[in-house]
Order: sequence, then structure tokens, then C-alpha cells
Amino acid sequence: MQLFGKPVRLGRSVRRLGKARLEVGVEKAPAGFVVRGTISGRPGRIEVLRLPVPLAFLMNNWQSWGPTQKASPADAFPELEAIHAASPYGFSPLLGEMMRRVWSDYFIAWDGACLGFLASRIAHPFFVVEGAELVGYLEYFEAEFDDAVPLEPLAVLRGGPVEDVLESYAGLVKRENRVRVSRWNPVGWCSWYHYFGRLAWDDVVKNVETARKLRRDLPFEVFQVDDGYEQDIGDWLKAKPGYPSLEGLARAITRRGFRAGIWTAPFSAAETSDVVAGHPDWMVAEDGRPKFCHRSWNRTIHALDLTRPDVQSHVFGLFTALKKAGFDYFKIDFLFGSTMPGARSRKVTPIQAYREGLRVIRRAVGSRFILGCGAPLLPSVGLVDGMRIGEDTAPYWKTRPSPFQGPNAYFALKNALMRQFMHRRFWLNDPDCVLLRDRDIELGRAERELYALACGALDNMLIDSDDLSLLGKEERRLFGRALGLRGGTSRVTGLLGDDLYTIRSTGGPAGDFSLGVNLGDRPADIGGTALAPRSGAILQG
Ligand code: 9PG
Repeated sequence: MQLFGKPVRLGRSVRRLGKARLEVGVEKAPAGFVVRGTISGRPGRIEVLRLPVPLAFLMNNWQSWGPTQKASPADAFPELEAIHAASPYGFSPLLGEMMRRVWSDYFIAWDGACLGFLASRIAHPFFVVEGAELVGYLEYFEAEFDDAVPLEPLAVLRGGPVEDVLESYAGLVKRENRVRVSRWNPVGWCSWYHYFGRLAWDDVVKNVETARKLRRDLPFEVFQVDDGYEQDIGDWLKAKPGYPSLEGLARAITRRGFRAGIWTAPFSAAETSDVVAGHPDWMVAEDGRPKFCHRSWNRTIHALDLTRPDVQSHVFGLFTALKKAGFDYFKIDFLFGSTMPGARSRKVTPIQAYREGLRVIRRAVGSRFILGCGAPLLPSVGLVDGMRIGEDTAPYWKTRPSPFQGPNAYFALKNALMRQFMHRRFWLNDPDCVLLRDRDIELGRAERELYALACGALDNMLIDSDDLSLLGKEERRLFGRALGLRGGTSRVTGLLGDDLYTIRSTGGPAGDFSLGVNLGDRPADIGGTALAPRSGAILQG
């Protein structure tokens, strides 16, 4: 294994790498070593680590909607650039040729080892397979540092099954970023997976009133309005015709005894929005014009330049206004776009710009709950309370795959299992919504039950997304059963297997238990219990 092109040695050293100057220290850690240091000059992309590539590993995509999954160097890599042209998936802060070669962002792990960067405050860390070698890089983009800045620390951890090394890694990430995990683990409702973009004001009123009446069966704390209320992407304070003011919206929820939650994509703006028309200069630019960021909701989306004081005031003003309107739970979505390389008012890296933007939101909302979504994972650690850790779920299991993997219930749940090691270390995991209804849905009873019970057993956020008038006694009881499984310390095994997992929960109110999960399409046996395809069961003993 080579570190900055030389064999690994404990202790301090000074290196020149192209136009950068590095001071590096290698310290022993319980199961390996940690590399820390500082860097100055104009680093560009620097090689950190080089070693023989393992035959199989767990790779990780850098953002909420991307996978953590088994891979091998012989696999074909997805055509990210083609995907990016037509949808929000496939975007990467590393555009061009590099984007096609990245195997894993932030960390890579297998039985016996995890190589993982502990923070992404300035650079974007990633791993590439180059022939027979695996190479870890830090991308500093065009930035130049007159004064030395901290390197993103890197941990090289050895020993134990992949589940164990990932937990050790996540523990170090938690410490490095001084994460304080929210004491409130939300239970609630979200409009998206029943109403999608067609949400009307009547639907909100009808559901919040039903939620009030069904409170004993469905003990929601937060009632969150997702996309659909706003005039356009970027024009958040202007409600669509048919909606009351944002104060009115929040009041309809809070006066029924719920916390009011609201969805925004605060760093995005559609080409059609008032904010782009009024302030084209607020957008990350290319050739003096707002740069194409991604294509979503059938529109071209631009990214706000979060380094500009006027844009920061705009974002601060937006969240101050939402807070004043009565909201205290903020799902902030499509955050990935703000890490796009391009012209900004200051020469910081896109990662620094993103984090400045997140800090502005945190300053505006104080200790209220922030749920990240469509977000770069490692740069968000310590700045959000909850995080979506998979692609969207859907009212169907595996049909209609998008070019990435989802959206579907299968892939959403799979990622929740694969990324459980982040839960209560990076933040609270949001496994996406449980769907309970048995009409207007292609998910069978066993699939819905599996999703809900797994979310409970994982101790994750538990958010329902249904037209509540469709839920009978049985469906409502399932929500209560899922909730009753939360509160333990939960870990998942089977990450390198074939879609058979065990969730082990200890120390919670339900006592110690294991939930066997068969995500596969064939019957299987887990610990002596027979499991039908796409089903789960509490294992005996
Ligand atoms: C609201 C939704 C929900 C959901 C988020 C996010 O255009 N698109 O391709 C597209 C992709 C994903 C997407 C929306 C649109 O989902 O994950 O929970 O909040 O936004 O629009």
C-alpha cells in the first residue's frame, strides 16, 4: 500500500505534490491507522492511497439517492453522463472523463478492511479502479490555498466482517465531525408518495383532519407537505393557486396539534422561475450564463451560487420566513446540484460552497429539524438532523426501473439496509416513507409489511405517505407494530450476500429480537426460519 506515492510509515513528513505542499502525519488507530495533515498551494486532484484492488467490495455513491452495494472491478459501470443529461440521477461533482471512472465515493469496504475518508469539508474524496490497483483521490477542483488547510482525514481500518469495519469507520466519522444526534426521532406523514406533484390544498386539509382523528392508531408528530404547493422550483414563498399563504398552510397543521413540515429544494432554481428571471447572476455560471445543472420535473434546473452574500441572505431570508410562518421541520432536497463545478463569486471548492449554504440554513432555523435529501453525504455530516439514504420508494416493488436503480420500494429498502451503519452516527437515517394503503398501490401485503417492519426494526425515521382515508384497521395496526420495534440499537448483517439480511435489535422496548429480511425473488431460509420472497419475519431465539 502506498500513501502519497510512498510506502506507509508512522510519523510526520513534508511532501511536495505538483503545485501543492503537504504536511502529513500517520497515527495508529485501534484497528489500523489514520492519516491527517494540511495542504496548501493549488492541489487539483491528488492521489492519496494506492493498493491492489480486491476482487469484490462494497462501493458507495456520494449522494442520498445513489447506492451502497456489492461490486467487483469486472462490473460494467453505469453510463452516468447519459443519465445526467435526462434526469437528476447520475450527476457528479466530477464531470467529464473522471465521472466515468469513479467506483466509490468517500469509502470502500470489504470483509477485512475499510478505507474511508472521515470528512469532506473542502475536497471531494473518491476511489477509482485503475487496472489491478485501487486508488484513493482527493479532488480540490480549481481552488488555491495561500494558507494551509486541513486535509480530509483518511482511516485505513482492518479486521472483521464488512459490517464491523463499516461501523468502526462510521464511529470515527461521528467523532471527527462532532455529530450530535437528534434526540427526537420523527414519526409522521408526508404527502409525496400518494399525491406526488398533484397535491391540492383540499388533500392537505382532508389528511391532516383524518390524522387528528386517527391519532391513537397513527401517533404522527410531524405532518409534512412535500412538493406541489409552490409556484415553481426556486419560488418557495409563492404558493400555487388554490393554496392559502404559507402561514395558512402551517396553521392548518399546527392548530391540529402537529409540527408543520415543509419541502423545498433551496439551492435549486428552475429556468422558468421568477428567481432566475430576476437574478440570473445568482446562479453558478458558465460563459457568463446560468450553467445547466440537471434536468428534473421536465425543466432545466440551475444551482444557486452559495458563496454570494446576496444569495446567502436570500437563503437565510427564505428559512427565516418559513420558520416565522410556523414550520419547524424542513425537508431540504436536491442539494447535490450545489456541488457542481462552475463559476462562483469566490474561488472556494464546490464542497465548501455547499457547506456554507447548509450552515446558512442551520443558522436560520436554529435547532429545528433539518432532513437532507438528494444530498452529498459526507459534506452534510454534522449539519443535518436526518438524511435520506436511498432513492425514492414507490407504490410498486421492482417494476419500472429508472436508469439508476429505482425509484422503487425494493431499491429504497435495500439502501436502508446497506446504509444502516450511518444511522445514529452520521445522523438519523430516513429510509423513505412507508406505504400502508391496499388500494391505489401495486405493493402486496407482505411487501408493505416488510417495508414497515424493517424501518421500525432499523430504528429509523418512520414517515407514512398515504391518503389516510384509505387505511383500514389492519393497515393502521401495522404502523403501530413498526413503531413498537424502534428504540433499540440495530445492526444489519448480510451486506455482501444475496439480498438476505438480518436486522438485530438490542436494548429497545421490544426486547432483543432479529428480523429476517428476504428482499430476493426466491424463498429462502434465514436462521432456520423459512421466508417467502419479498417478506420478513421475526426470527426465534
Ligand atoms: C418531490 C420529491 C420527493 C422525494 C425526493 C425527490 O424529476 N425527477 O427526476 C425527480 C427525481 C426525484 C425526485 C423528484 C423528481 O424525488 O426524493 O422524496 O420529495 O423529490 O419532488
